Amino acid sequence: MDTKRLSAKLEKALSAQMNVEDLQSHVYLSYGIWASDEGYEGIANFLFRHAQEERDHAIKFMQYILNRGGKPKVEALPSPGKDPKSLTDCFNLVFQHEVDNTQKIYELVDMAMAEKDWATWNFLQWFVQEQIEEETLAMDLIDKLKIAGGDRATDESLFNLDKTLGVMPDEAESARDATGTNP
Ligand code: OFO
Repeated sequence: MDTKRLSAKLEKALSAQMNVEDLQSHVYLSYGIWASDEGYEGIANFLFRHAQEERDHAIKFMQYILNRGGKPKVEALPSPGKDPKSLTDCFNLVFQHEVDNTQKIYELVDMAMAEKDWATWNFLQWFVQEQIEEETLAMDLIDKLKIAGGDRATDESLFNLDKTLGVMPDEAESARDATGTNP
């Protein structure tokens, strides 16, 4: 009896996304190593924590495919790419990676909708929400660096920024939780 509850097309696409999330994890790991090497230990800590989150996302895709009777495939990952040229470059790249990944999630949502695979559509909604938060978080990084003076920031403001990001929460606040008294 065939118990698979995913089309071959979606199984392949979800498996590809599992590998994309793992690549995202490597990208954050490589940026964290770059930041640590530059002396930004707080920023490195933030990026390393985020690398772990991306790894968790890969595991969610893996488990979902398995739960639906499919078999995900671990692929060789491409290189995470060159080191950032500066902190501004690093945060801009982080934002762009998140936007690109959001696009990939949207394509999966489209696919699930076209197949009327509502279980997969529902599973993917968690990622739609997560990408909103991750893009917000990346925008926060860009804003904080801009306020600190961007690439012309003084050593003192960079020191403070590094300290702030070292303890920055992993999740951005969601608009769903906003209220009049706590916007
Ligand atoms: Fe996996 O959430 Fe960022 O990309």
